[in-house]
Amino acid sequence: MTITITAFERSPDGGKGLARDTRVRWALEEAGLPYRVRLVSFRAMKEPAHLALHPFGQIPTYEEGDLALFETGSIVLHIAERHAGLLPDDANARARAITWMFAALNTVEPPILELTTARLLEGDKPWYEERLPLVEDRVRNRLDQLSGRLGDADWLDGAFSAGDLMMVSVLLRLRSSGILDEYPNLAAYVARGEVRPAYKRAFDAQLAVYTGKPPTG
Ligand code: GTB
Repeated sequence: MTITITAFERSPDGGKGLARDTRVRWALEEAGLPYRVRLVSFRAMKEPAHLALHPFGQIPTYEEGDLALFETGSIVLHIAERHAGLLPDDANARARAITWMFAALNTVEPPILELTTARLLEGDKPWYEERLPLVEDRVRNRLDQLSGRLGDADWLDGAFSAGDLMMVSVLLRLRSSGILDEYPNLAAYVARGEVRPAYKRAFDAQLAVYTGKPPTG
């Protein structure tokens, strides 16, 4: 059955792969699934046809036959549960990998989003310079803990899983802040994710939307 996802017609990140369709593309590439991408404008995302797929008028969405999903976590979990390569077979290891997906989205990403929002939208506020270090320290607090847990392991819990896919995707949003480089093991962890062939294909495909040139690899 054909899988169709949605992505920004023109991503505000200029092709850096930070919009959430990259996570879904990456999961599809890891699972070896072909997919189509429907590009949507900011205006189209708020129109009834798209709102029927995504109640909050956002990307990405996922369509497969008569199934329509939104929320990246749910989409990646759906892919991971039905196809090999993203979740271990052992039931307990599988549960732990899913736990890391939730940890990435619910525990690590919120302070990172707060930092992104502060930098993007609050730079002109009189309290910006005072608040920024507080927001950065909330990010560091989470990274201290994550870095301690990862230690010198390659992945969070044994082999690469959807938990790592989600955690690396979340951490990538920090790169421009420089904070990730304060944690060499986390920077190396992210780099390990980025060199995976499936990530590269996903990244190149989203970049091609931005540049208008088809992926070369
Ligand atoms: N919880 C949802 C999920 O995980 O799927 C959140 C989805 C979401 O935030 N979608 C964003 C969106 O559609 C795109 S990814 N925004 C449009 C809107 O709300 O009107 C977030 C994003 C956007 C831009 C960048 N960037 O330019 O760097 C990075 C990430």
